[in-house]
Amino acid sequence: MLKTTPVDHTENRVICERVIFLGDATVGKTSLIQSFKSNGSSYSNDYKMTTNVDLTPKEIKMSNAFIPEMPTNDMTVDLLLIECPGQSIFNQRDWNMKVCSRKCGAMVCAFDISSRKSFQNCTEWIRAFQSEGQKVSPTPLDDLILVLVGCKADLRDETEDECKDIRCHIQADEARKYAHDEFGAEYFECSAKNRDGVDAPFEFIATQIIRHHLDSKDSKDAATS
Ligand SMILES: Nc1nc2c(ncn2[C@@H]2O[C@H](COP(=O)(O)OP(=O)(O)OP(=O)(O)O)[C@@H](O)[C@H]2O)c(=O)[nH]1
Ligand SMILES: [Mg+2]
Repeated sequence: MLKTTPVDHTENRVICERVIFLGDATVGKTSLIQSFKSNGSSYSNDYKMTTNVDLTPKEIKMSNAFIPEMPTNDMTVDLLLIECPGQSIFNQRDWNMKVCSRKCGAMVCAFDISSRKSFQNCTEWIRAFQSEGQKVSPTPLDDLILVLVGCKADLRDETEDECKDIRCHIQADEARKYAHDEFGAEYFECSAKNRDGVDAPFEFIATQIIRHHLDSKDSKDAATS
């Protein structure tokens, strides 16, 4: 079982956290995770659907250039990336939510910027996760780090000329406003294909995890002093 493992105060710390990935089939969840995991060296145009809950461990080192309040020069966050299949035949949603929402520190809901349907379905994915998380997760929902990711950003440039109707694809401003107004979430855009913006959502999540960790340590210290 994953747990926070504090080391000596002056040394780097390793914090473990689970991050669940949800969203419609083919939006690009596996490609995003694999691109991040391989530092950009893994991308395939072929679609291999995820048929089971997929687990990918990945370590991310954050320096205090990102987080000045860190007591050491850098801290390591061990992320366990958990992808739920988007295809409904493989996604026994209630079961997946029950299992995966346990002890999750962060949730990424992904959509394809060229598919309005996949964008609209984010509401359903997030609400389903939140209602299950409410029942089973020890992480209070207020503390859950929620991130919306628009995948396949490269398609916007490609479709712009032929797709005069702006409703064809999702604009960053619209997605950012939706994420913020509906869920108080951050919005990121990326292209696993072009390796653009892939690290940013993970760095944001790791930063927030470290901040939560430092805050909870401060409040524990204050309670015992
Ligand atoms: N143009 C473009 N295509 C992408 C990008 N990311 C993924 N794709 C393609 O989209 C298809 C689906 O990608 P996946 O990452 O397997 O999608 P998924 O969300 O994991 O799908 P499920 O596992 O079925 O839930 C594949 O053919 C990918 O090559 C991207 O950034 N740009
Ligand atoms: Mg997949």
